[in-house]
Amino acid sequence: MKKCRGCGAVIQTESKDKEGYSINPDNDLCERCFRIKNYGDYKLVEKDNSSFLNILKKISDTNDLVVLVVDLFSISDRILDLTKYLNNDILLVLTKRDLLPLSLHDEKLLSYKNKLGINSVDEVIVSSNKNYNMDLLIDKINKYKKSSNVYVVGYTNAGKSTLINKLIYNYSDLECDITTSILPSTTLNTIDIKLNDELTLIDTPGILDSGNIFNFLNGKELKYITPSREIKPITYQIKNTQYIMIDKYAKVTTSDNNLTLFFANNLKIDRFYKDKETNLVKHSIKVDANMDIVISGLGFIKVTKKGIVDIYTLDGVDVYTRDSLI
Ligand SMILES: Nc1nc2c(ncn2[C@@H]2O[C@H](COP(=O)(O)OP(=O)(O)OP(=O)(O)O)[C@@H](O)[C@H]2O)c(=O)[nH]1
Ligand SMILES: [Mg+2]
Repeated sequence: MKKCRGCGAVIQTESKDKEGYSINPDNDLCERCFRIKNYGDYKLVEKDNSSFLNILKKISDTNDLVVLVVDLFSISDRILDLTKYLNNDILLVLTKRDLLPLSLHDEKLLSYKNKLGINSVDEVIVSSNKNYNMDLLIDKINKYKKSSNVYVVGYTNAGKSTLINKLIYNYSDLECDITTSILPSTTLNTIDIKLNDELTLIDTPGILDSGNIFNFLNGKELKYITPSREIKPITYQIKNTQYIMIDKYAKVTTSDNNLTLFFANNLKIDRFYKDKETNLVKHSIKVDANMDIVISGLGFIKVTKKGIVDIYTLDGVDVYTRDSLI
């Protein structure tokens, strides 16, 4: 049984539409990974959560260390829906630090962990893109691992495979890299990466995130809305009822509040004094002072005063609140 080196799917030559398809059983990459890597051409694979949950259950039967990768951009206590399946020691890795304001102190982000209620042995903030804190991370992995196997888990798109690729590049002579992409469900099965005799990192497919906007957009649109560098927040002081359009993806309306918007810099954000017709779906959100409203996968809004904020966004996209991150 040969597995694709890019996504972990078992290589098969029978069914072009199923995962792991390759024209040649001896190829190292399935056709899907080959096309992602060489042409940026992504093929969505229909997945359900049961195979991922089975993997989590198997991990839970070991006492190996789990590196839990959480995307700082969309962090919330929903991560507990995943950790409830695990009995293992958890090293919490908060990634994509490069997207949040540089002026923010890492200590503040680290202390956010207490609000989530995650029981971790330690935590570290990293950015794979900027190669930030990788030495600290590998030291902590070596410190807390219980055996040579260390599992890397998290929601889909959190940045698990990108992180492992960085560790391969920094700390081994291996000439391989795992397939990564902007779309969900890139990794399809476990992938063992033996960094050295003492440490094997095991990449896993991410748990699905059904309310995330990435389920409703194509690759081109997703590239457009996904931040690729430090977000420059925009603050509006709202006195009477006003409307803010976040490109064509969301509309926000409230009266008498201060809103700070954290979205990709290239999104077109405008304020209006009259309502605009859209096909977006309304969520009336009751907020306390200093909360964030998260539009799953798109961005978040820091709200300073208690009140009601109406958020309109694409049908199916989750809108939820959390204690303010920043
Ligand atoms: N800005 C930024 N983007 C990152 C970082 N790490 C990963 N990404 C991006 O996040 C997206 C998802 O990355 P992957 O590594 O494929 O995520 P994954 O967790 O392996 O996803 P699945 O395999 O679907 O579970 C890609 O577009 C990456 O470029 C980071 O440190 N900073
Ligand atoms: Mg992956």
